[in-house]
Amino acid sequence: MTPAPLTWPELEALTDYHLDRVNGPTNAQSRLRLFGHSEAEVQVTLYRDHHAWCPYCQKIWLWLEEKQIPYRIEKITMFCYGEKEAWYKRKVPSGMLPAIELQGRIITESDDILMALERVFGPLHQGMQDPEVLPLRQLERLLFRAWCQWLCYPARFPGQDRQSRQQFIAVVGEVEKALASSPGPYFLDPFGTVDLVFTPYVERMNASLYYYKGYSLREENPRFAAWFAAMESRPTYRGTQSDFSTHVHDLPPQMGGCYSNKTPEAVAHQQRVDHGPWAGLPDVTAEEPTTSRQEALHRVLKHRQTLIAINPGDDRTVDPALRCALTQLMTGQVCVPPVGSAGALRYLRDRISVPRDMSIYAAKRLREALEATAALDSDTQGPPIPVRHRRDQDPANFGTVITGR
Ligand SMILES: N[C@@H](CCC(=O)N[C@@H](CS)C(=O)NCC(=O)O)C(=O)O
Repeated sequence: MTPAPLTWPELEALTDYHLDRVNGPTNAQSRLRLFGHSEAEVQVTLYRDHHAWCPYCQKIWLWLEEKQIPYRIEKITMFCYGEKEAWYKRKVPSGMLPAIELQGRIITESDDILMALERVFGPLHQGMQDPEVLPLRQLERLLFRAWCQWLCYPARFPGQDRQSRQQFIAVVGEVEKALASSPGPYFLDPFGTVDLVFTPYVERMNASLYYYKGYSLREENPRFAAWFAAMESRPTYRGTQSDFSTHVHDLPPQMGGCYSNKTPEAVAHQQRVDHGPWAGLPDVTAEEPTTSRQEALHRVLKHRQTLIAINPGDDRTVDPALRCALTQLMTGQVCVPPVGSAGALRYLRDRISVPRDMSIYAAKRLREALEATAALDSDTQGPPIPVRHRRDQDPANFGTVITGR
C-alpha cells in the first residue's frame, strides 16, 4: 500500500511562502512596483505581455527594476496566445509590445522607450547613445541576425547547418572579445545599458541552440559563462529569468519556426529539456533558493481550481493526481496517482511558464514531481504543444487569476 495523497488543507499547511510584489524583489506577478516610494510618485506604466516572455519588454522591465523607478504594469495578450485587448489597440493601434505611458505620453519601440526614460530619469550608467555603447548595440544585432539565420531556416543544401553554425560562432567570438576587453564580467564597467540590451536574446539563444542545435552557448564560451553568472547574481535579472522549457516552446510561433539539426547532441538535449531531469541544465547556475518547493506549492495552491478545470484530464482524476505530485514535491513520499492520470500530469508539466508562473528553480522542482508521479502511472504523454500558435496558453482561458491580475 502506498500512502494516500495529502489533502488540500494538509498541503496548505506546508507552505508559508510570501512575496512582497510591490516593494520586494523583481517578480513577474506584480502590477505595481514602488521600491519604497508612494503611489503618488508613479509616472510610468509599462505595457507588457501576460506571459512575461516578450524579449523587448524584458529590456524595459529590467531597466525600470535596475533604476528602481516606481511604475505600474498592464498585461496584454500577444497575438499567438489569443485575442489582443481592444482597449490596448485603441492606445497602440499596431498592438505591438512593449509600450510605456510616461507622464501621460504613449511611447513604443523599445530603444525609443529607453531613450525617453533616460531623458527623464537619467541613464543606467551608460546611455543608449554613448559612443562606447553604440558599437556594442550593433554587435548585439549582428549576433541576433546570425542566430535567426541558423535557427529559423530549414537547411536547403548539405552543409548549410554547418555554415550557419560557423557564422554564428564567428560573431560569438566577437562578443567574447568584447567581454574580454572589459575589466569585469559585464560588457562595460560598471554593469549597465549594454548588458540589458544583450540579455533578452542571449537568454533565448542559449535555450534554443541547446535544444534545436545541440550547441551550448553558455558552456562553450567562458566569457559568456562569466557574464551569465554575473547576471544571475542580480535579483533584478533573476526575477525576469526564464528557463529552457519555456523558451524552446514559446519561440517557434514567435519566430515563424525553429529547425532542429537532429544531431545526436540536439536529440539528447531535446529529451532532457522535455522529459528531465531538469536539475543541472545550463539555463541557471545560481544557487537554488531554499524556498523553491514552497514557492511551487504556493503558486499551484493559489490557482488549483483553474489548473484542474482547464486540464484536459477528468477533474476527478486530476485533483488526486495533482495532490500526489505535490505530496511527493513536499515530503519526498512516493504516492501512486489514479490510473490513467499520466497524460494530465504531463500536460501541466509542459505548460509551466517561467517566470510567469513561478521562478526557475520552483519550476524545475514542480516539473520533477509531476514527471516522477506520472511515471508511476504510465509513459502516456500529454497533448502535444502547438508550434504555430500557443492558444493552449490563452490568458482568457485562465480567467484573470493565473496571470496575476
Ligand atoms: N522593434 C520593436 C519590436 C517589438 C516586437 O517585435 N514586439 C513583439 C513581441 S516580442 C510584439 O509585440 N508582437 C505582437 C504580438 O505578438 O502581439 C521594439 O523594439 O519594441
